[in-house]
Amino acid sequence: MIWNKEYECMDRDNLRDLQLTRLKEVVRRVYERLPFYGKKFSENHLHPDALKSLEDLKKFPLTRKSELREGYPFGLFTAPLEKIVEFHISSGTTGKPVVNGYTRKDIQVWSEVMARALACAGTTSKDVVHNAYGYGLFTGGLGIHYGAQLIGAKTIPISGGQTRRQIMIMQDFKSTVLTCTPSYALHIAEVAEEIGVDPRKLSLRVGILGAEPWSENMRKEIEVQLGIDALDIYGLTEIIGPGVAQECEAKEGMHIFEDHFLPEVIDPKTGKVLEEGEEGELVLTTLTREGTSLVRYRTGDITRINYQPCDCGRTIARINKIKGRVDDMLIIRGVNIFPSQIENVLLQIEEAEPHYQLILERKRGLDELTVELEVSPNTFFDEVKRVEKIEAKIEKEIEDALGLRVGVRLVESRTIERSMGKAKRIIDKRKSK
Ligand code: DLL
Repeated sequence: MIWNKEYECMDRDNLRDLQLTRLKEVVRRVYERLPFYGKKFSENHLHPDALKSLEDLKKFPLTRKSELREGYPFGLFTAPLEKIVEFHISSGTTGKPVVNGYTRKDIQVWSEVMARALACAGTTSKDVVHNAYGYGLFTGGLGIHYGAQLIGAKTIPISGGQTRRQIMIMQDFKSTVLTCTPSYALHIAEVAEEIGVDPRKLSLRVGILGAEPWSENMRKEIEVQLGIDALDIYGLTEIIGPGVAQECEAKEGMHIFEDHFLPEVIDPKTGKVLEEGEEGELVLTTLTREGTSLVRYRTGDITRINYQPCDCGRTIARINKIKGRVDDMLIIRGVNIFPSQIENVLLQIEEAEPHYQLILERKRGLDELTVELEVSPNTFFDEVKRVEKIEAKIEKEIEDALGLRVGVRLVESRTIERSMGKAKRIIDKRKSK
């Protein structure tokens, strides 16, 4: 289902005209209202008038998260404070959090892009949307909520946690659309089995899962365990929250709502803009935000862009599944690797369960990676030889697939902490030494 054909299936030349008109306004707005942009533009001898085509955007400086932190709490708004009606604040582990302020019109835009995202996954007013993303300062809960309300779907604002109760409600209310992180979706399946409910027999049809990287094999695992189609949704607090991009039923990349968010992919080292199809860091410019407008914001997320029209009829660009964050790339003895690539290999292995953590340690001056992985409950840990054999087999599979030697340690079922939101995949013990 296409929520807004006019914009999602727009002729690309017309779309580019619209983007340029909006872009000119945004560049002027940040230049006039945010001193740090004014300073950055001047340092690069740029004025908003220098932007005459979409290509000219390349000349403008990139924006980093650290610059946004400096504006805490109200310094980044591009609309007067009295027009702001909602705040979302990203947690961030280092430094001050980043604040996003929304005007009433921003909330309308957010509802619109989220309605498009939900419709992209086939959601209609007949659906019961079981929204297990966290409500609060995190954008997941309210973002889905606004979109589901606009569609007129029946929304269950359950938020994360109390998993048994969630399952009871899913049974009683016949929830059809599950919205939560992929790791929480798996946990729901696991708890359902534990309490004797077959998760495949629930009324769920589709999952709209995101907020963390997840591999293709994780998708298959979730689809089999819950008996649903598992679709990817992408977004970030700084730009709007969820609803920047959404996968359709073709499962070949996430459609980015380009009339609101202008994407570029850059080489994270040099900042150079890459060609269609080349892998790099996603950079986004908001085209319609009033409260917090951003020009060329470095998301830190690694992906590729594809401008080819999709079988679903949408003409807007697609971004590939996010491989990981630039900061989460591990460099182990010269091999660059993202956790999602290891996940993809692990989940092909019969004995492996989809619950793992990557432990990074420094031993004798060298970085070492150990994969801690749960195995199916019927693996007997008293058979040391057998456990060692499985560990060696998995180590070999990872080495063959990724050219990386890691240690594998099997752990018993339910040893690795379950997450209601974003899973913690990397435990970095190097910094504490
Ligand atoms: O995670 C917004 C969101 C909520 C997206 C619900 C999807 C669903 P933040 O907490 O600000 O916002 O985190 C944003 O999460 O830069 C990515 O690194 C990561 N991320 C978000 N969606 C995906 C995804 C929300 N589909 C950061 N795949 C982003 C991989 C994702 N990573």
